[in-house]
Amino acid sequence: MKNITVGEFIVDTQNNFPGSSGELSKILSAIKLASKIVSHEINKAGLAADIIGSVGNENVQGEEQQKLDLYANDKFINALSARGVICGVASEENESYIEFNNEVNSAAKYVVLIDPLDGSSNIDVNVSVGTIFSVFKRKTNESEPVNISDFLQKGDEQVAAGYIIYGSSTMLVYSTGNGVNGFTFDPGIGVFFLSHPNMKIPASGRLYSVNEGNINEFKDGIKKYISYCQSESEKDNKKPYSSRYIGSLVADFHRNLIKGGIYMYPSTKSAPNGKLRLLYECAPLAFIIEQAGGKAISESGRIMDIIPKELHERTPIFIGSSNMVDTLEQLMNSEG
Ligand code: AHM
Ligand code: MG
Repeated sequence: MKNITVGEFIVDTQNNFPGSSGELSKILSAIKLASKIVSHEINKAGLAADIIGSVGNENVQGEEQQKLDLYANDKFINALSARGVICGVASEENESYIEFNNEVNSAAKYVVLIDPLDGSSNIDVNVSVGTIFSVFKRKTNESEPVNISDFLQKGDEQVAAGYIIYGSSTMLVYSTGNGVNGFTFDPGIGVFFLSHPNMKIPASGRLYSVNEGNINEFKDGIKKYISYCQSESEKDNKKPYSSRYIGSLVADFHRNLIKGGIYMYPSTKSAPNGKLRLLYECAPLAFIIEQAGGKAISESGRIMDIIPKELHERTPIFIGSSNMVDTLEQLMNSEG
């Protein structure tokens, strides 16, 4: 395969959007830069004792903030603001959105929502973590200050979304609504190369990913689907599916995207909206999965149709191979 760098790819595909001003390309390029810095830091996690562990604070969701959560948050926000192409950013790590109100940024037409380091509790044990991002055009006029309505947009309005997985290699996977492409980082020369062009998820898979420790709290339809996954009789080849759950969303999602499978984070009695956040975890991954031919639903319809009410809103999510999501949805609808 010809060695195409992500930089070349961004510029080439920019021409697919007539009248493009190059701002979206600069956003992707800022994300690319920050991801290299964060990847480098994460790779040192076992060596530099002062960069792992918690900072002793909780974020707005009541979760312990890790030092690398804050490091990644700073790097992504700084890289994005420095390009002058977004007017604001909302992050899992910040209670409210941040407005960039200098002359250049305030007139920009995009906002970004980001989970800078998802699954960060896995860093101490050398397990893959990720960054998830979503890009919207602002709703407000460019002459007005950015406001919350610019961030509370439904998934269908996304102009781009993607993730970075810091795994056995670092990869950037993104879509601007024209298919999904994956780029693998070559640390020797500091460049991402196109390694996974036009990614498609198999329509059916053999992997199911869910925290089964919570099963007693799931609704009956979900329990029924999990026993369907485990059953032999209902499958063509008489074999149960394999259970695969890392507990690091980007890693679980990425594996299932490539191999085929379903990732589930249902509601529980104690967390009626599930755990994962709509705007910077579920909606961007839903955008990617649909672009790759898969599906993403909550317990009441498509993730991309949900109109958000709050920045840090949560939703149950079922995401992956289309036939698997369909079977689950049928059982949810018949069993409740
Ligand atoms: P985080 O945003 O605080 O890192 O939490 C999100 C993570 C996901 O990466 C993962 O899929 C999920 O939490 C795992 O939750 P659980 O431990 O309840 O199974
Ligand atoms: Mg997260």
